[in-house]
Amino acid sequence: MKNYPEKSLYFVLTSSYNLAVTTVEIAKNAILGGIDILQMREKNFSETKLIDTGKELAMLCKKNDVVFIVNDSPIIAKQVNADGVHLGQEDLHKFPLTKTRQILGQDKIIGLSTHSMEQFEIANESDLDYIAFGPIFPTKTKNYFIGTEDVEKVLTIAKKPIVFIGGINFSNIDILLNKGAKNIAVISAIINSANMTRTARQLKSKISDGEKCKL
Ligand code: 3NM
Repeated sequence: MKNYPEKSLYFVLTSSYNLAVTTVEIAKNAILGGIDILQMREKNFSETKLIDTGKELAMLCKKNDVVFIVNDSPIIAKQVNADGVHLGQEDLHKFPLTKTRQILGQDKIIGLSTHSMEQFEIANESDLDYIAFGPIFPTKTKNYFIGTEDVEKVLTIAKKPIVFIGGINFSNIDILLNKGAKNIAVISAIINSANMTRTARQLKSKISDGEKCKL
């Protein structure tokens, strides 16, 4: 499987944002809301817990036709039979793209975070299946943001799907959609919502239909 959805709501699952609910429960809520892609981003899990949770999430995603991505490690991604891996810039030291491709093979998805035009332009020429670009808006996870200035430029020169990330929510998603964005990633917009399923559905509806929200 290497098909990246044409339009997608990409949910980055980080259970540390909401300790009241288990990782798998959060995933189920978001899947019910129609997310297209789920990333397991659990930086504080032991390897055993990553593998156990990863296997459970991989099965859940497969059953529901959701693409499952593991953060940081192509080795864990392979062990849990995920659809792919998402790497940060710092992961490239341990897992350069050639090594990552060797581990995962041609059929799996490899995504990379980029935080500037310079990083984006390098990624655009690399063996990647999608590129994340952000943080677009202020977000708790990063201490800076890059704004929307380069969004159109990135979309114009992109040779692969671009996933915008960072501080995106129901109130500001239209700014990106109106600039032509098709793939949007969120953490807190869903995870901090009182009704994760409904929020995911609302975001998904915006991505699918542009300005129109059915709810
Ligand atoms: N990566 P929220 S921004 C995990 O720019 C992550 O690469 C980013 O969370 C990047 O939707 C980010 O709550 C945080 O802002 C996204």
